[in-house]
Amino acid sequence: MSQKGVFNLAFDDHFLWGGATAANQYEGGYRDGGKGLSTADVMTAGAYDKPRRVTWKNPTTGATGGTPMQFGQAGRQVPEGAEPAVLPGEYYPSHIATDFYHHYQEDIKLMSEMGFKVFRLSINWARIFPNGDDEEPNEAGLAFYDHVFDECKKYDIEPLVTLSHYETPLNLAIKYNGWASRKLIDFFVKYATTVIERYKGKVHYYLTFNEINMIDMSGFLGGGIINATEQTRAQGAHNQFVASALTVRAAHKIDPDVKIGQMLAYSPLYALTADPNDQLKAQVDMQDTYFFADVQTGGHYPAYRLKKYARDGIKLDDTPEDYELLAHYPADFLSFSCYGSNTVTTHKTAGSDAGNFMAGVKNPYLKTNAWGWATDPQVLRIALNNLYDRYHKPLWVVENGIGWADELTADGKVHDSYRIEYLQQNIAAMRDAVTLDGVDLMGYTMWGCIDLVSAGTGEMKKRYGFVYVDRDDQGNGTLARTPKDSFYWYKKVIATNGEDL
Ligand code: BGP
Repeated sequence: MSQKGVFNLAFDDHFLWGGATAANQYEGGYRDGGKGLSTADVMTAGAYDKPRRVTWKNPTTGATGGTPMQFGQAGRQVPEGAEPAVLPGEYYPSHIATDFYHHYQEDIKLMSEMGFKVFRLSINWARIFPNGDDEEPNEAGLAFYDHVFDECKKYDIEPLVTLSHYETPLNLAIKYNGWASRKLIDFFVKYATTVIERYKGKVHYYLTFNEINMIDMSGFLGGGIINATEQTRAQGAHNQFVASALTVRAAHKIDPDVKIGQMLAYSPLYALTADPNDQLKAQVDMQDTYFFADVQTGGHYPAYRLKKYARDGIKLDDTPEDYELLAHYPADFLSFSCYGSNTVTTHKTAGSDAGNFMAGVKNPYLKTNAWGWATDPQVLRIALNNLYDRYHKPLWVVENGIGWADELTADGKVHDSYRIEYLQQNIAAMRDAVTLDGVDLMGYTMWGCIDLVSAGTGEMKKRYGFVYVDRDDQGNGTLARTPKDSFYWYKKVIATNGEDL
């Protein structure tokens, strides 16, 4: 690094400021242009205290029903013999979402008004290959994203494209048990190479799997796995790693200017006390997250996971070539989502279910939002340092933000001072990681920049955006867009390259 770099106290001029979205939560148009169904299209809305459901139909008996999404638990998402399906009379938030499909010109214009340099979106796999295993891609689907990328180009906005963001083609879930099957590797690589070739020169940054570690928490969301067990989820993760390596190899051949990133859900775990047992618990529990980056970015299976698989009797369907691929084609950069930190303890504490190794406890130093997510003013500095120390690869914060039940007030505005405060703290911590600690950071895309549907609850009420969208939890509303106070604040942040928060 040059001396100038060392003493630089701001983000450099190439820093990519922007916002992030995902097709299934934002795009809508779920059957338009020949799109097939994806796993997201069979998920109903839940609420803070009510899980989303996967709806299903038994083709033989005709019985229908809904099964709650089991986060953090192994198990089938639908009963034996039944198939996830769209049922008449049910409300599915992904079907219209906030209708980017018909509003993309307006939305990208709003992004450009804020000064976005980058727009993170996902391509809905089932728009390109409606069944996932089709011979030929769907031209109307490919053309839609051409229009979107051309619109970005008009405003000098770089697209950052997630190839799979909780939207596995439904047919692949039903026919193959999703990513539990090695067949998905080939289907995905075909899809990935089709789009990388098609958008050559228009798209320079791709992410393979959104929050790849989600497959461990929900096999259905993360991998379209209907019969989710520790064995099928481990196989699903392995198959995604191999698919990612093959995508890196293919992408570099198609276009040497393309960079393929990993995308990890990352929340640092704090120990509640200085008790060595708590410290150890925080360290060991983090292995569940690090495993995914150790393989996809680090290029090898870590010993702690191999020991766990041996203990649990997990046997992977793998080949020696898989491990060669993993070692030779790691991700070019590591991107991650980070909303806050979690805290763990081995002690019983009031109001927590300590003792349950999966559960977090309340950190007395942090505030939480209405959905119980802790906001942590230092989290990005801590996260960025942890990840940079461990992987020495360029990083990218591709999700950060705060969900809030925003209100459009009588003056026709949304006064989201809480969001501005959250982002001020988070961006300041990120700036410290770059300017004081020297972390190599490519960019920042605030999550849900235009209001969209929540992934966890399917609610519309849980909003993240700089722009309010008129739509409610029953699917009513004009879909009109209104900039919130944070819209003007973020515009200033980008204009001053993060100096004026
Ligand atoms: C991440 C997902 C996003 C997103 C975000 C906020 O896990 O990658 O898709 O939605 O979290 O979560 P939620 O929508 O549940 O508030």
